Amino acid sequence: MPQGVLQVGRLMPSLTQKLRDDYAAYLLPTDPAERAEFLTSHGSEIRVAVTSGGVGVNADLMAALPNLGAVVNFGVGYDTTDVGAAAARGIGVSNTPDVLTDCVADTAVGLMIDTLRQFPASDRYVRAGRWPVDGIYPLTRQVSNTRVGIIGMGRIGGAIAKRLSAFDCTISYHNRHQVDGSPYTYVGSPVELAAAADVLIIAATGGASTEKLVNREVLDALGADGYLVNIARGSVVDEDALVSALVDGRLAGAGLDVFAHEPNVPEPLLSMDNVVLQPHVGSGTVQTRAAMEELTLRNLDSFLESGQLVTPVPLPAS
Ligand code: 8YV
Repeated sequence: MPQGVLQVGRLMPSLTQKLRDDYAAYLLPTDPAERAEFLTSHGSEIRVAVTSGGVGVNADLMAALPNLGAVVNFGVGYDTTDVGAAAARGIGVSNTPDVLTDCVADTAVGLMIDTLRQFPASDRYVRAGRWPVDGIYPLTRQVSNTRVGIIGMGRIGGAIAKRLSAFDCTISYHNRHQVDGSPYTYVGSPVELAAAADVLIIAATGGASTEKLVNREVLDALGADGYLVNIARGSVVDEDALVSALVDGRLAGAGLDVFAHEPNVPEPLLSMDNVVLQPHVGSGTVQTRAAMEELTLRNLDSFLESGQLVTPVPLPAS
């Protein structure tokens, strides 16, 4: 019996199956003509859209779903959902905070170590049979005791800082506002943060407010001995500026889990041993994805039963 649930975009197979089997959810067609036809015949039945950061629900789709009351987002980042339009229409939005913090912070630290120490490239060196032929692998950069600047000191930024404190790193951060009681040093701008850091880690939310926050000026402040690590959103970095800095040797290296146009990765990065590339796997463990799925379904059930979301995101005043 349909309960007015619509899946928007691809989700984990287990979640897709539950939505279909337990909620008789519709799947929004991707073909434009089929989609238009679906929205005309079923648009007014839909009460909840379930989506993820990959696709989201934009203002046009909200307008085509006149009885939509909630957007339930699988993932902590919801930058692809138009929260301004949601607020204006009285639509609630939920995400999956906390349950993925540890995994994403683990990814940031792993990516930082892999990038500075070039472990993926040294693994390729062994597999290619180069060790007996070319001898010792070139020396790399120490991780412990580095000066780390973190952009975005929310839950994930804090968990990264906590882990890197155990490596005796000096931690500074830039954030929309200074975090009360934080043991780390607040810096007023990304440029100043980068200038005083060996490694700049991006843990900020995506969306218009952080679009290309890490631009050429910031990358130049990080400098030829500096490294960038991004586990947040590709949109936070000016990707063209990043590629040119790496091509020109104006940056020592980068560890990237996210990109501006996923799943496309800029071609020049593919051959660089000082760059580590990951296919957006920050939260990608069995345990964390199961916890994200569980929280997504709790939000869905709660909304269907009571009209309330369990983990709503703050919406802008409309
Ligand atoms: C997910 C993420 O992979 O939570 C987020 O914001 O980027 C990841 O944990 C993504 O949302 C799934 O599409």
